[in-house]
Amino acid sequence: MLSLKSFIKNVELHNPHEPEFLQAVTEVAEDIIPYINDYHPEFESLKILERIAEPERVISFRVAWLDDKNEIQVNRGYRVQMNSAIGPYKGGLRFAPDVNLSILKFLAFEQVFKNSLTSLPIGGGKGGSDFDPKGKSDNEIMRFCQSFMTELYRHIGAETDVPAGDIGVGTREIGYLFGQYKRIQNNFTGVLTGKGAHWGGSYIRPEATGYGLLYFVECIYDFNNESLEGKVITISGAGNVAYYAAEKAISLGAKVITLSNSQGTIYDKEGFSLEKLAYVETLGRDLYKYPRKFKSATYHEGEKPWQFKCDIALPCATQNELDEADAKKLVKNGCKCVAEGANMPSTAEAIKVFHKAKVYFAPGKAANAGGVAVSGLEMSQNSIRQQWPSAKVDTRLKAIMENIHKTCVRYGKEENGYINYLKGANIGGFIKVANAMKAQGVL
Ligand code: NDP
Ligand code: 2IT
Repeated sequence: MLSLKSFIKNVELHNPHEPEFLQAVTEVAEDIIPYINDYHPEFESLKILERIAEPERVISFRVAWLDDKNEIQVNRGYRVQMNSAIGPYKGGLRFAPDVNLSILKFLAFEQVFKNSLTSLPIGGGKGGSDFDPKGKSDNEIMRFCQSFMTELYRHIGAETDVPAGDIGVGTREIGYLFGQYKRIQNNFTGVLTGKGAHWGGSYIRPEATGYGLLYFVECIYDFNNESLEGKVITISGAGNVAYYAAEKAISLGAKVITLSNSQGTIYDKEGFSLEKLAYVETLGRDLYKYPRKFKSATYHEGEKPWQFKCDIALPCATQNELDEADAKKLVKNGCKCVAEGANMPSTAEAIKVFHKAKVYFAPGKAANAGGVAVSGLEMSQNSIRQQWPSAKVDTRLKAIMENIHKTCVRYGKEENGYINYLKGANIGGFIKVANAMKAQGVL
């Protein structure tokens, strides 16, 4: 019998000082170990879980570049190639000053399960740099991206490892990274996803994570014979995921009352309209300016959105942004559903609060899989040298999210009818990867 305690102790021993990675592995192991012991004892001697928790390859490299004052700057670049059992490594690149190996290993680990859940043939990886894009000029961003790719190019490829965006990496950065890859390799290929729609990108990729999140929330409500019409939603973040989550929520008839960033939160008691949302986009990071134009709103410097009464909370900013105290506030105020647009935004303690209160808690690896799913569809379109219309991509995205919901229900339904989406996503994502690893031998 596999023991959770000794497994975790071993992971801790091999990965000291990596709290985020340990948190992500523990969250999965708590569900997977009882499942292995009950249904797949053969995975124990095959050391499947031990192997899944060990990256296939970790690459770390120097990124030196010239800033606008012609001074040399030095950053660290990474790519964590976590698991290729079901397809080429796939996952985003994050540019943010707090990026370190613990964060990228947790993200790569989550990506393995998420990508498996999409039912597309993609393995898991993640990368990035401690480069801080805030306050940098367009030319500095370009020079950084070119230097970063001048090392990364040798480790990636359309059939090997296909990066994409994440925090601090959007269409602009993907453009500079792609341009440099193409120049070095003399090869126009689908080596990155999230490309512009007119140079190899897929329609709906920018919208996909936020839209997919709302499709998943719709599935949760459909399953309970309810609709999203009139539901009050709090959203954190004001970036790619938060923005398109808000847009889709509004168009489905829900009332979105908050958006935020690392500086503070806008609370609009009348809710954002699509016009108001477009205005938020023009503010960049200066969210505090919003109430000057819209009197129904207040700005809360240094505060998070979880104090406001809502039916549904959608954390869409970053890891561990929603802690136990926040979870208790949400539950006390009657929140019924928490779906993660970000990766691991809820702490382990917060998740326990949600489960205890029977809140529907949809973890990022299920609820935010729409982004990587459309990245997978971008890879397909690149391979056949075609571009599908928006409606076709959107229909496929919706079908993928419905399928993930079905998988979560299948593996996460408890005796009292409560759906433990975390358990469902962990087991549903694990099984395909584990079987592929078994078939491919000891690697
Ligand atoms: P963006 O860079 O577009 O936006 C990030 C947003 O989150 C910004 O509003 C930022 O505020 C806020 N934020 C970042 N760090 C913090 C912090 N430490 N505290 C409070 N707010 C913070 O990134 P994305 O929208 O792409 O990513 C958001 C989350 O979604 C991440 O967890 C990412 O891993 C996840 N995700 C992204 C996918 C994608 O396709 N892009 C797919 C699946 C998941 P500020 O500007 O002040 O830093
Ligand atoms: O966390 C994620 O799933 C992403 N940042 C998207 C990855 C991708 O390859 O599109």
